[in-house]
Amino acid sequence: MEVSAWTRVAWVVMVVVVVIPRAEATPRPLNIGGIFPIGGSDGWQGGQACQPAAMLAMEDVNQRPDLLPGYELNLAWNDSLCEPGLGAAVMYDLLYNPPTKLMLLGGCSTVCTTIGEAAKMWNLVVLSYGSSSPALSDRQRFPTFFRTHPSATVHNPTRIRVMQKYNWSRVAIIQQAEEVFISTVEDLEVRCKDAGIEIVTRQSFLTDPTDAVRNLKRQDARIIVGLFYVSAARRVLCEIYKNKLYGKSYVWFFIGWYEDNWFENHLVEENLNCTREEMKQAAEGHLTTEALMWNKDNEKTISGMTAGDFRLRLNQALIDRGYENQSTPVGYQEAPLAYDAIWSVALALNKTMEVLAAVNRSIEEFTYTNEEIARELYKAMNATQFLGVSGRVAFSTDGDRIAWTQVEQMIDGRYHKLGYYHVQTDNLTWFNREQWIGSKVPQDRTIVRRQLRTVSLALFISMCTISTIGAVWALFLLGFTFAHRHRRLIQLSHPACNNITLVGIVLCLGSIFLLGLDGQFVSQQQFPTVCGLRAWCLTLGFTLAYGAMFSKIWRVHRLTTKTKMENKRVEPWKLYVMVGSFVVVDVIVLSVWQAVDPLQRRLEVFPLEKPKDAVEDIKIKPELEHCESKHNTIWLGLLYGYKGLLLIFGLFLAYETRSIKLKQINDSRLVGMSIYNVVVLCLITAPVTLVISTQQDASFAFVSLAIIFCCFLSMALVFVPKIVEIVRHPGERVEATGDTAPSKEEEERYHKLLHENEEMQRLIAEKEEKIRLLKLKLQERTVLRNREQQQQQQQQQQLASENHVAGVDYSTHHMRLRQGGRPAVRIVTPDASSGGDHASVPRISFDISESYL
Ligand code: ABU
Repeated sequence: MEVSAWTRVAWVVMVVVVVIPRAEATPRPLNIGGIFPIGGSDGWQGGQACQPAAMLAMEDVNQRPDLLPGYELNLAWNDSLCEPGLGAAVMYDLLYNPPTKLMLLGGCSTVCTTIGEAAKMWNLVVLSYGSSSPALSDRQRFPTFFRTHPSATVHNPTRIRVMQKYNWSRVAIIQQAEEVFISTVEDLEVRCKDAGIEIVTRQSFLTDPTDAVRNLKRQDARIIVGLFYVSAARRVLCEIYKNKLYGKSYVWFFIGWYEDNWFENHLVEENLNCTREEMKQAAEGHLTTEALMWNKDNEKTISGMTAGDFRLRLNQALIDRGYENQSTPVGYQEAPLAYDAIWSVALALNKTMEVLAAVNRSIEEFTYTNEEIARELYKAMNATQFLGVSGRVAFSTDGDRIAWTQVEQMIDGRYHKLGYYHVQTDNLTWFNREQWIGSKVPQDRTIVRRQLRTVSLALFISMCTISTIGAVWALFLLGFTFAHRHRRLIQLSHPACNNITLVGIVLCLGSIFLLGLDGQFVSQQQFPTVCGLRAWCLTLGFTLAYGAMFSKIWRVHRLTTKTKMENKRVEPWKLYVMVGSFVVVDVIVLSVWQAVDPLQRRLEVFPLEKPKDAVEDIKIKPELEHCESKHNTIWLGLLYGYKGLLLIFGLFLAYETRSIKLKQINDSRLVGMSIYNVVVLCLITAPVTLVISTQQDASFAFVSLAIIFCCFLSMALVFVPKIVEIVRHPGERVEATGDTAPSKEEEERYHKLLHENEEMQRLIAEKEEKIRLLKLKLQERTVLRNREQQQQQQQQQQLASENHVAGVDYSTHHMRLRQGGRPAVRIVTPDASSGGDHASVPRISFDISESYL
């Protein structure tokens, strides 16, 4: 009995001391839901490392007696594949299946955007360990959203700081068309603008980046920020390789949260057309920016571990899950964020429990319609602060994590840390480990060197030399004409006009010098003056030279076409007036042109050219100076039209008078030939120079040679025969009186003779016409008479036959008719005694018998 009584007591004591307290200590579950992207093919599959990290945190949290006392945190989770639709389905599954979830954990921006926006309907706080989308910072849209993952906007100040460090002020952006990247780029654009950095182009693609990368090349982008998920990054990298957008001239900024060897993984599965070696080559030298996700100080964190300790535990957990022989799983970088997210949840729940306990309430009362407890949970999460394995965890008013960022560079296929940046303090810690191909920091653009296309010096000197010789020769001819001005040969060639031609030639040849005066000799300010001088010099030179020849040929034409004697005199003043009129028209047009719309320097810019021997990344931008007014076409049309008419009319006159030789203008045929030459060359040169105006040497050479040819040939045609003649007969002076023209009497006698000659010719023509008419009439008469004779003969024969019967004779009558047959026309040669001036002209007289007619 005693034994059994003692046994019973012992059992009671055991139950009271051991079993009852144990039963009371059994923790009650606090349930949260988790969504992890793991098995998808696109987007961010960071759940692969984040889910094991979260489970490690669950263990640690649940082992902490001071945290959630009496409760155990439970995580119910599922895979979203980083697909928003599936993410939403997983969320509904978690929420509509008991037990009630107090909070939701999420990763991957696209999924969190969906669940973050919907969670408010269930009064649920969502905490994301893997969403970087800046759009999620919108408190209106996502009022209960928090994240341990920093917003992608934290990269932007870092990128800008690095760009400023290397003086890059021209960048391009290429992005995948996802909200996370669109909102990041929007933020980057604003920051670039504030920093004075030009965004040369922004390319976007949905799945295939081929065109977007090609466009970057077209835009000569050198510093390029690329924002995309890792699988899209591989497609872009392959295109980078194909388009040769890598190497010493390019710097790519990629996102830093890809796995270390992301560029050589999954190439076959993703059907990429690039080999690992090619991908490695294209990836070499790129920079990455990333928020610091691992605590960089070796200090103990809230869990009692350092970041290093956590890494060891995580690695072991991953090995346990079979990742041992694979490369680092996706999300390895973010794993501390997932670990700290669980701690944040635990701390927030703990705080809420304390707050609720103070008012005798329990967190277990939470339902999806309980706004009061939801508010407490929100407040607790908002106030959560601790030192985690990812660094100091705290949330801004937008629910964002505040963090350092790090910059890395891929050198020899491995990432090397270049430095850290803290945006709040603008603290850049830089290790100077960056390496650039060719040891030269790439430029943000092709260096464009402006190069003025100028006339080749050798060509300019050659043309100037020839034109100088021509001008000297023209001056010599002026002297020659003056020295031999008393010679009849010179006098009868209208020397004044020849002198004007020579002055015009000197001006035209001088304009060659002005045409070659370009930017290598004159400044931009002086150039318009040179333009004006060119126009004046060439226009007046042409008008004087050609106008003088034209006036001569015009006079020749007048002299040979007018019948009145008075008009056939060569009056020098008329030629001067004609040349003077041409000059006046020129002066008016040129003055109005200069006053209203003066010639200015216009730069024609040509496409960029690659220099032959450039080592640097340089392109040449050729420029060519032109003289142009605003309404250049109108002015040129006016001058060309007026001069063109003169040229064509001159050509016509020269042709009309080609065989005329006048004593008064003895060189008219040579002048005509000279006009042919000028006209043909001008009609060829003007349009050709318009076409080749972009080739300064060809254009200058063509115009110069045309001018030189015209001038030299004109001088040769008009003056060389005179020189030859004078050299042949040096002492011969045809006219030494100093008269410049034949005497008046001589001219009158000459004109009288001409007049008489014309009268004679007219009379001869009249007489010949009369002779022709008379011959015709004679033929008719002859025919008539023959017919009459035949009739008479017939009648006679008839009569004879009748007379033979009656005996009558008609022979007397027949004789009388024949008496009228004397000659009808006589040509009378006048003898000297008949007097008058028609001694040499035969006279024709008509003596026609009346009886004969
Ligand atoms: N660090 C991973 C971010 C993924 C995302 O924002 O979707």
